[in-house]
Amino acid sequence: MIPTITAFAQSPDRGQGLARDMAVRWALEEVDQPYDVRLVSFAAMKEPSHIALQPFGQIPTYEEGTLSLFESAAIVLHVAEPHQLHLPQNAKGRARAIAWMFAAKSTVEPPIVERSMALLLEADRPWHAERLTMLDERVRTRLADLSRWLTDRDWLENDFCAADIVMVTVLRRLSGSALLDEQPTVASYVARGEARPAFGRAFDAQRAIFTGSAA
Ligand code: GTB
Repeated sequence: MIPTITAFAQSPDRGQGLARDMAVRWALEEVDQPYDVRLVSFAAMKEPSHIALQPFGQIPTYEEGTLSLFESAAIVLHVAEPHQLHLPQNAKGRARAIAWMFAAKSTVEPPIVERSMALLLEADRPWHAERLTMLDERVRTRLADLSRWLTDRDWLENDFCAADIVMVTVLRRLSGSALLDEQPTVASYVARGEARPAFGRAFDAQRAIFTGSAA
């Protein structure tokens, strides 16, 4: 059964692959699972038919037969689960990979998103510079911790797994910022993720929507 995911009809990132459908696309590409994409407008995301799939009126969603899922990391986990390569099949390895997915979404992502939102929505406020300094510091702390962990490791648990998909897509939100460049170990980790052929296919597919060349 070919699953269907949802993505922005017009992503505000203009095809940079920063929206959260990117992790889902990447996971599907890693396991060679074909998928359909339903593009949704901001208005359509708030319609009852979409809210029934995603209670918060957001993308991405995932439908496969009678199963519907939301939350990008939960979808990545579901997609990766049957595949040895992308989620270790031994109990300890699986538990470690899942712990890293939670770490990406609940420990690393929040300060990164808060900083992005401050840049987007608060740049004209008189206290912006002071607040940004504080938010930058919070991100720096997380990146320094991650850098220490990744020293002598290519991936979070040595072998590439689904948690790396979640973590790299979270970190990509910092692309182009000096914060990532300050941590060469983390920047190289992101670059390793981006160099994977499955990442490239997922990136090109979402970019094709922005350029108007989607199949
Ligand atoms: N925790 C959920 C998940 O991981 O699936 C969060 C889903 C989410 O935030 N979805 C966003 C959304 O639908 C799109 S990805 N927003 C519409 C709304 O809430 O009304 C977030 C996003 C948007 C834009 C950029 N960008 O332009 O760079 C990056 C990320």
